[in-house]
Amino acid sequence: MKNLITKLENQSRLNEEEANQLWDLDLFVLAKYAQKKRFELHGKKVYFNANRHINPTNICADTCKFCAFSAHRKNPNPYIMTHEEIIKIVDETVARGTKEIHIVSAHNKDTTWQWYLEIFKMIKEKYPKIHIKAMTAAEIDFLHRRFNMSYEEVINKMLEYGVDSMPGGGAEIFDEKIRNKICKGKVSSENWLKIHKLWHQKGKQSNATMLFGHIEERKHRIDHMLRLRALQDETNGFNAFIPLVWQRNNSFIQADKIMDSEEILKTISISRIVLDNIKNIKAYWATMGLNLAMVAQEFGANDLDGTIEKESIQSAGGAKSANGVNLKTFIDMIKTSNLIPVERDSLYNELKTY
Ligand code: V47
Repeated sequence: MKNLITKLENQSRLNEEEANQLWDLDLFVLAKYAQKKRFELHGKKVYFNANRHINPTNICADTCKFCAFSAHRKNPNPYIMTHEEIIKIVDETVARGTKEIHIVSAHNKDTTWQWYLEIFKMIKEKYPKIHIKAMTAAEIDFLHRRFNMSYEEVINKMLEYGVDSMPGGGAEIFDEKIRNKICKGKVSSENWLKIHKLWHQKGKQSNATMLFGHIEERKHRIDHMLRLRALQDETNGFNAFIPLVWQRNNSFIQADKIMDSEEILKTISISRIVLDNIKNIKAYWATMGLNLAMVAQEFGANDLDGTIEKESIQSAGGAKSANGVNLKTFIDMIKTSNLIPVERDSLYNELKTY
């Protein structure tokens, strides 16, 4: 333990064994080291953006047990949007000042690859300045399997059709045994990382998520972070790490433990310490609630994600995020916490300090 503290004091990189020892430290000890790094990188700034989530379909060929959004599981309302419906949403949200459209779909085998990708082209042609964050590695893998396209082909089409950056979804938990139990058949961990690597090699950026609080153990979270850290050493293409707290309603997983605030904050602090090469740690308010996401800003996180406007994935699992949040709430909460509200774009360029 003495060696570990010395390494933390010196901000030396931790190996797997040392990273796993972090769980034994008190939350406030972890917070001290996480906050040191957070303040070095971002000072008192808390980032957020004005974004809109669109989930064009919930009909899914994959059968992830943690998911309450997919229609053929417990959600009784299957849907698929037309491109006209999607552009209408984009028109309305752009008029309100939204700068990023975040598009994530289920894996619908009754569509064509054009249905997926022409959404981006349609938006980009009308709104060239809007940032399109779309296509998780799981969707890319699905198009590859369904339409016999290589990852490279799908990625080239994404670039051609106007995708600006990739969201971090589909990572779940990389440990193969756990993955097999919660989302068998979906993109493998190896391929998730391979797809992001290919995307980064095109000079593009992406995010990385981690779904926790289900049947994984703490050591699996560390393993997940270390696999991301290794890829980031190679490519430096990840903008943000986003630990997603699993929302348990309407799922097919029987999990006894419930993530309490301390465990969530420990996970945030540890990710800030272990992921020494990923600049931003996002406390995604939709999965931990606005209040805890604000508290997380004092435990290593520096970002809250965005206004979202309509949230369908986590809210299907019980989160109170269905209607998003307005910018003023972010700003007021951040100021109340004596931190500095900074609206950013999708790639963390600062747009406005309040
Ligand atoms: O991959 C599904 C997760 C992800 C549940 O990149 C659940 O900026 C909690 O990736 N409880 C999709 N999580 C969302 C996503 C995302 C969200 C916000 C920002 C960004 C970004 C990416 O949602 C899936 C899966 O891991 N998920 N069901 C659930 N019940």
